[in-house]
Parts: sequence; C-alpha cells; structure tokens
Amino acid sequence: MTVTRGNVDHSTSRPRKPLSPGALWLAALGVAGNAGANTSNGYNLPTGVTDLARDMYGLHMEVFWICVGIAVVVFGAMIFALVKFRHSQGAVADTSMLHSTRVEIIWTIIPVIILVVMAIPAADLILKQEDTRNSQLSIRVTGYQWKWEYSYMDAAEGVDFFSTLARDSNFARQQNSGIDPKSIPNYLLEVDHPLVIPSGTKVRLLLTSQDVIHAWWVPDFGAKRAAIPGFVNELWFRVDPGKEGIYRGQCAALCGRDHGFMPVVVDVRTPDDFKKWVDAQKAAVKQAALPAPGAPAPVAAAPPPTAQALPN
Ligand SMILES: [Cu+2]
Repeated sequence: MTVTRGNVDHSTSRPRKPLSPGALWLAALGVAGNAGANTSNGYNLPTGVTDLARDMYGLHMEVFWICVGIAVVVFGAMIFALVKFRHSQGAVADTSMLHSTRVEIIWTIIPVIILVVMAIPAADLILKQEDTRNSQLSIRVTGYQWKWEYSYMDAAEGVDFFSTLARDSNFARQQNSGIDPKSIPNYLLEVDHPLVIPSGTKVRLLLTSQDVIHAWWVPDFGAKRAAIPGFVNELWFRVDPGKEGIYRGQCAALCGRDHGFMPVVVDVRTPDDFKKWVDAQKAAVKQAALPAPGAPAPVAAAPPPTAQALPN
C-alpha cells in the first residue's frame, strides 16, 4: 500500500497481537477474515462504517440479547428445579401431570412471538440490502483465481485494473521463504492496487467471476456477496463521510489453492480526492494509448475479402 494521504489506515491503528500458528492457518483459509477490520474488537462483529453494517450490528445485538434472556429464563428455571427439588431433600416425582394442553399452547405461542419479533427487523434489513436503486457509482468486480478486477462505470468509465496480493506478502507466503510473516505489515491483507471509492456515495458493485465461485467481502462495510461465473450479483454500500481510510477484507468462498491469497483492500477517499484520482487514472489510460515517439504510424487494416473473391 503506497497511498499515504492525510487519512488513517484504521486497520493498523490498533496494535495487532502476533498471530498464533492456528490463527495464521485460519487466516490462510480465509476463515478469520476480519483480522484486519478496523472496527472489530476481536470478540464481536465490527460495528462498521456504513449504515448497512450498523443496522446489521444492531440486529445482531438485538437477537443476541433475546437469546441471553431466553438462556437466563430456561437455565434459571432448570437450575432452580435441580436445586429445590433434589432427591436428598425428599422430593417425590409428580407422576400425575402427564399432559397439559394449556402448557403446550403457552410454550408454542411464546417462541412464535419471539421469532416474529426477530423476523420483522431481519426482513426489513434484507430488503434494504437488496435495494440498489439510485446508486451513484457502479463498479464491475470480476473474481479470478486469484485476483480481482475492478472496472468502473458511470463517471469513472474507462478505469479498469487488477488487484492482486502485495509482493511482500506473496514472497513471505512461499514455502520455506525464510521471511517471518510477522515482519510483513498487513500480511495477506494487502494488495498492489486497492479499490478506490468515494465516501458518502452509494456505490453499487456488480459481481461476477471468470472461473470459479469467489466472494467479495469487507466486514466493515457489512458487505459480502458471491461472485459466480455466468451470473451478476449486486451489492451496495455507502461509507459514512469522515470515515475515509483503508478497509480490508478477503475472498470468502473457498476458490482453490490460493484462496487465502486474494485479499480485498478498499481505499475510501473524499469525493473531491476520488475525482482527482479518477482524472489521474483517465489521463494515464490516454497516455498509454498514445503511440510511442518515433513509432511507425499504424497501418490501416486491409478490407475483408468479399464473398465472390473467396475460393470455392
Ligand atoms: Cu476467491
């Protein structure tokens, strides 16, 4: 990562604990994917930097506390009964209450109400996630074994590049490389060309793949979706203004030998900075298209033979 602007690389602002061999192995598998996320405390989901991520976190906590309540009531009643009605205290089993319709109705209706209470906000959030209308910037994301291609549309049309594992991570990961992975900043979570997006903008990704199923995942955006050959999946997020910085994720579908080596890095910039970046990219594309000085002028292609001129 060579971008050193005024913003913060949130993922490195927290001192990282050295990874155990097990954690490294999990990271290589892509299981411990939020290892580089910025808003995770390591115990819970990241709170995230988009409204979708925050909604997901809120829903997750709501369901978590409902589960805690259920656990307290159920285990509380169980432990109370175990202690109060124990054999050594002379308790005698009640063999008369074999069936109670009233109890059965109660213990059916209460869980149904709890499920409905959880399902309503969950359905709401799913609908919100799927609503890609009025997006301001679309980017086509194509997964390959083992890299990502980002093709911009809309105002950034024409900007197109590949994003692959950073060289230092790539060298260190080779068998018997002799390089200590702990010496590599953001080991396996760094790329040569990050996806650059503007903050405060509804960004829509159109995900597909050229070979096997991959999945684009950035925990802090609350964004994860499969990239499937022959299909185009949509995904959207809007990073809060003021949350510019570097965000990291990984491919989240087991996609082959080097699955653990195709991280996702997103560089979020202010809309002004983003525009400058797009202009620079477009200028570079134009420059590359110009003939080298002193090169011969391109030869006009010969017209294709007509049908009559073709030999029988
Ligand atoms: Cu993949």
